[in-house]
Amino acid sequence: MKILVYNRKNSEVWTSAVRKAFPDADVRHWVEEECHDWLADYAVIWQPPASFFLQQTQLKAVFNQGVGVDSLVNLGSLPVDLPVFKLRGVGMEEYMSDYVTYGLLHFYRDFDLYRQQQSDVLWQQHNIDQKSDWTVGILGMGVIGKAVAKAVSALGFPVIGWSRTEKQIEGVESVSGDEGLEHLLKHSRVLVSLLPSTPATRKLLNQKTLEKLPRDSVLINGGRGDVIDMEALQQVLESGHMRGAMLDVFEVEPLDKNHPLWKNSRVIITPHIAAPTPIEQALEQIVADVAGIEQGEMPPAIDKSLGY
Ligand code: OXD
Repeated sequence: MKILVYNRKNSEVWTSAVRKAFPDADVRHWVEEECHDWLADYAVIWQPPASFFLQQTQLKAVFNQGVGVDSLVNLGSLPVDLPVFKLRGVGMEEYMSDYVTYGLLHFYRDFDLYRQQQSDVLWQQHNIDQKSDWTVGILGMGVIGKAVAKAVSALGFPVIGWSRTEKQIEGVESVSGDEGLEHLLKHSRVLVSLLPSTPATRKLLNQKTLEKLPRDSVLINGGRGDVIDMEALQQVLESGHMRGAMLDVFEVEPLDKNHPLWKNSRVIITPHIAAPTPIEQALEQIVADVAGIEQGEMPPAIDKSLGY
């Protein structure tokens, strides 16, 4: 079995981990010039260039090294009939739950205000709100969204989850469609976006939708950056309609050094670290999926028309 690995930033680590996970396979790191005559059966990749698929025409399946598959689906060269598998959790759901919990507690317990007060050398106590007044609305209820919903609900916050098809999760109000989104926006003190980047989600959070949130609400984005219209976000923060934001993902990464949000004290910016891929766990899933495919059992592939 021949397996190609590609990851622009972390190729060595991934290649040696794939070698270890598939000891009987011939595993190589993809270098375009060196692989013209070396066509692989499987690829374990992250953000390859379009030429990857133009060259690698014998692939049986592709494994994405993350959850979001936008960088593959948006490549014009990805063959329509080539099965693509994304990571289905593998521990990233726990990382994301921690990230969202941190952001939620930061604003709920007024740490944003205390941080500001410290720089103003001000000793002032704020009352603690009822958790029931801090509904958390989660956009995107895949494996990660569900785990975040459960974690936040276990802390005692009401949770509304929005997804394409409604889900049954204990303690979570599940909604879908335009009406469901309206309902969620109207009631969410904390809006958490875990949405993938697809034609249906791009700029979904714009002036019109963000203004539907209650006054003083906050936004946490751990999904994809282009779901948010950043100018609209800046406006609702400046107008005082929204209280703050914690953002891990951006349409263009790294976020431009001159972007005004870097200097906005009401915004926490993190460099796409909310839920990194735990490589060993990811490879356990990939090894099991390859074994399934080799035995004629297809694991659940992404739906390219939906983009996830
Ligand atoms: C992912 C990511 O999609 O880390 O897994 O962004």
